[in-house]
Amino acid sequence: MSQKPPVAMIVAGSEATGAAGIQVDWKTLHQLGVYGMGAITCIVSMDPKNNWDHRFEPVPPHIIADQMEACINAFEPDTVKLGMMGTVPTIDTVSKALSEREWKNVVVDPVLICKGQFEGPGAEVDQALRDKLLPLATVATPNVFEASTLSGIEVTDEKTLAQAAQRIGEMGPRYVLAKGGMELPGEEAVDLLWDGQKITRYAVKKVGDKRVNGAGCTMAASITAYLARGEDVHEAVRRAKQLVTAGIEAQISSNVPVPALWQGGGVNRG
Ligand code: PXL
Repeated sequence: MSQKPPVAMIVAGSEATGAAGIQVDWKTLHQLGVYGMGAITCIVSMDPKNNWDHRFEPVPPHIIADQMEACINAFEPDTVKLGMMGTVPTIDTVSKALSEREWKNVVVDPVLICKGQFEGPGAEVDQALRDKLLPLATVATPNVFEASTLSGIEVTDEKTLAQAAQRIGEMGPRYVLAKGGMELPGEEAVDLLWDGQKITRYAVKKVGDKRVNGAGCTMAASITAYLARGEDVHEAVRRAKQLVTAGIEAQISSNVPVPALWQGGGVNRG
């Protein structure tokens, strides 16, 4: 028998086309040699009849709790990644289930909206995320929109991105990776990692000038995989960014207007 792989649990939404959400998380874990499992919090189905608008259905809280119970008792994971929650009862349920045991690595991707037209859930959900999930986080991974919303600082450049990361750090996460991505001006896609004391800058040259779907999910899931494999947070971020960059270079198009990142695109299997 081969050696047992590390395991990680995902708690996130399903996006049926596989360009975002838990599908991306599982594909990314698998790509990096980590056994994936998890609980679906909500179901997003894009609507081809209506501009690929995002139809959103929450999963009832007791079913989320049941799924988490199954995973936790089956594999006793010490690494978990949270993606889209969508409602306050979902956040309450997930926070309670996580608080019942010790975790080594908790990656919180504070997904507030999809890149489609789903407007996002509103201020109560933002607040529940701040109060109940960010304090549990080893690493939180907001993008520009999420960093602005959660911190109250309008992020327009690296300076304000760094300020937002620090402000979010005060809400409890041990590390905050604030992702500039395509949203900030300049030649580089810049992510800033705040560790409570200093900012470390991770930058690569932007790949093209168009967005792809799945970069945020893939980044957080890659970090999760590397943490599950025993890397420290800085190394996990550095390697995750390589996988995301390779995945953007290998993007695949479909009839959805925004192309999808391809997790299998890189050479970064090791
Ligand atoms: O990319 C953010 C995201 C996360 N999770 C789900 C999504 C999306 C965006 O579409 O649908 C389930």
